[in-house]
Amino acid sequence: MKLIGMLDSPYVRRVAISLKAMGFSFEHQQLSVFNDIEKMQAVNPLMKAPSLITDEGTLLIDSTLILEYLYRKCSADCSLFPKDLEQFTKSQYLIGIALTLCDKAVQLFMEYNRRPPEKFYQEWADRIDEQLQTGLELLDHHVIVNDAGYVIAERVMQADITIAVAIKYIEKKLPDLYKNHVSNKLKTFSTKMEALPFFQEYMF
Ligand SMILES: N[C@@H](CCC(=O)N[C@@H](CS)C(=O)NCC(=O)O)C(=O)O
Repeated sequence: MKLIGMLDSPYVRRVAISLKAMGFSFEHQQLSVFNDIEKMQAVNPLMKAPSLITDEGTLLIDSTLILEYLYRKCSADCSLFPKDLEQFTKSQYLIGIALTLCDKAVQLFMEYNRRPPEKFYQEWADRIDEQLQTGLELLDHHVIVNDAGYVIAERVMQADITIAVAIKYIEKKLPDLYKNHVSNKLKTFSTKMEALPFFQEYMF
């Protein structure tokens, strides 16, 4: 398998870290969707990251769809989702908040850094900012870390990974939001996750 995309993308990171946590061996090619256009188009004409090329040569797009494929491919024990329905629902809830934070943080970063200043869309930026603050409040309220240091089980699961990559993206790309609206609880959780070998190997 081959994973294509830069590690400054929270979506690429969640796939890379998950592949590692699930014990898959894979090749990783760091191509930028903005700076390596031709090479990226050759891999994926839609120029999206993450892109995963399966061993059979099929192109898979979208981190969530790629992860679904990986769960089907791996043995039951390596799943990063809980079997119990109540725990699974909790996990999906947390992942939903974390993915929304990723989407909104990427949008806000783009608004500030890619859009020409004269076309800056203040109402849109304000709306995103509010969504980010609400998402961070929700996450702070619902993240309850267990004795093992995780939110769902006694080992790292998909919810831990997606929450941690979202917080790291905010820390790196939206430092003011990180400083003012990411709680100490979430900062501590992020630091602990980022110290794990899976995360260290695929650092932002
Ligand atoms: N929902 C997608 C989002 C992926 C995404 O938007 N990736 C960005 C890089 S962080 C990208 O491909 N941007 C280029 C574009 O949208 O044209 C996922 O989970 O993979």
